[in-house]
Amino acid sequence: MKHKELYQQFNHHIQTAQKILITAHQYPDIDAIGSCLALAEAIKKNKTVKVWIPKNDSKEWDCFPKFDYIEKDFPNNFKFDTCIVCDCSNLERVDQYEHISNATHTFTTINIDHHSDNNYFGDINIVKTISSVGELLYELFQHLNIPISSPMAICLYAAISFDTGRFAYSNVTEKTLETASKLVKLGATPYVITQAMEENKSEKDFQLIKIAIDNLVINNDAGFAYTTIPKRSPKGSIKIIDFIRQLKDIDLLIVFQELQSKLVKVNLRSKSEINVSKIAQQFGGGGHDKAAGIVLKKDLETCQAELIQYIQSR
Ligand SMILES: [Mn+2]
Repeated sequence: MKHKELYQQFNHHIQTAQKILITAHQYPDIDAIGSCLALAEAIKKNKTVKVWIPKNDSKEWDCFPKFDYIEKDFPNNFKFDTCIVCDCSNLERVDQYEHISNATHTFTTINIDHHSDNNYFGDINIVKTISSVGELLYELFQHLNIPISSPMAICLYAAISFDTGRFAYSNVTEKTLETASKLVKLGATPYVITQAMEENKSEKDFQLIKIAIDNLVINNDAGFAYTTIPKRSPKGSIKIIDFIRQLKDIDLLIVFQELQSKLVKVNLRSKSEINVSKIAQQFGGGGHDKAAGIVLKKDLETCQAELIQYIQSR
């Protein structure tokens, strides 16, 4: 189905929806959160809208206006007729997705995403290859003549800026920049948002950078590098992967973060034709061609050995 038809299908459904639950992927990033918030603002009139994001007290929220419909715990008594999932290639990537998959009442699932490995889990699937869900929502709102308030513009701008590495990655198009420009006109303030996103590092973040540098392994011949953040490291919020990707001539970057014993989060980035989403899928993860992730329930050493061996054997 063409995107314009999908947008109409979305519109048609939302017109009659009354109780809407909006959520996003686990470890939500700024695109995920910003999209949920902008979408809630866009459709909340004459409806009950709840944004459910477990573990929502991280620094990721600093760049957004405060809204009162955000829930950290699943709203058990909320009999939603519509569930919208943003920035998520499959339902299993939603933290505590069982609340949705095991719900006994009937509802419509709407999947709004930009990951190439999306499995079309929704009843309505608005899936498009585009920089961010933020940019996709802007397109949707424009098409449906949904006005964009200043708080919504801030949410969308932050979402796009985050997923494009502050408008620097290969997913940036002329349209992306045009959208950003329109959002500035609508009330997004680039420096205030960038400052909230970037200039917010704590001493612990810098200790993490030190650990990342100490543990960095560079394989120049194979063109990859990885580092490790062991579980007893300080709890910072810096994205170590964005730091080590600055290495010249290294196309594949990996961060192994040990969350606890036998629970390792792996971040992968590609700066070439290497498709890290395909690598992640081999280990039960997923994502984009150039940015992907895996959560593995194994000990750190096993995760590293298996993944590095797989990468070297490709
Ligand atoms: Mn995204």
